[in-house]
Amino acid sequence: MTGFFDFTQAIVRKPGLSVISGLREGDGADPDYVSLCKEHDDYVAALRHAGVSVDVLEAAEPYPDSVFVEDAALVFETGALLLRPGASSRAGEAALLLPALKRHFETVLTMDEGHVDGGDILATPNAVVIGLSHRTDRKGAELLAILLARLGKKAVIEQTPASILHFKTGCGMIDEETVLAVPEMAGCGAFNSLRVLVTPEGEEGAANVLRVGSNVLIGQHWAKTRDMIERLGIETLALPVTEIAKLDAGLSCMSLRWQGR
Ligand code: CIR
Repeated sequence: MTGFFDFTQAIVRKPGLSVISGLREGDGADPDYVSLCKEHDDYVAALRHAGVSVDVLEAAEPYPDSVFVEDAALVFETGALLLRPGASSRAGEAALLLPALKRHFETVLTMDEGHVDGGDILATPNAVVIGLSHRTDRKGAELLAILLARLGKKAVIEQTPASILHFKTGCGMIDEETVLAVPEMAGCGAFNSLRVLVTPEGEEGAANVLRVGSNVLIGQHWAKTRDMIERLGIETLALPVTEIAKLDAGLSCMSLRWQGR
């Protein structure tokens, strides 16, 4: 039987040189381009290792953050959806993804109002959680809920804590019944029917894990969280994320993943 995380297809985009000017909170250092590319290569290799067929799109220099493809679209086995990213510098990224989505999907729905970043969307076996955030507004969330119903998906809308960029910056699914979450998000109503694992103190940055097949992809330096997950009998694959973390990004951000042909 195919499990919820048994993705077979993914779309990623190579980082352009402009990625070093990507958005970030505060005035942190620029990432190192060569090291960031290596992190991206390792990530693609991990997806392939998990049996995923990866469509690697060319870099898009006018869009520094376009390597984070997750924010501009949603993909399911029933169809794709172009989002409206909330940061003005990222608004054009959805249209940029359209040709690739059309190659893979017969149905590509679009939004004509509001804003939603894919980083605010957590797919669970029971529902698609839409987190309101600085990037995702209520108008966008409500429209998205209607469009998701057309793809056969039930949506629930929740609030992302103000200190957290994207809903999934603070949480990620570990298995079909378990979510890893930072302490601030542990009580989120959408997690009522799930077991919640809370990130250990000092490892809040670990929360953006990505389950692919039987592995949980996790940032390399989060040893305690990794140990906690492995004690549940789930294999982890540790990846370097130091450079992408400088752009407030994590492992889910760099791909669109789905079960398809
Ligand atoms: C941004 O601020 O939009 C990018 N620098 C980081 C996007 C991270 N995406 C994600 O968490 N889904």
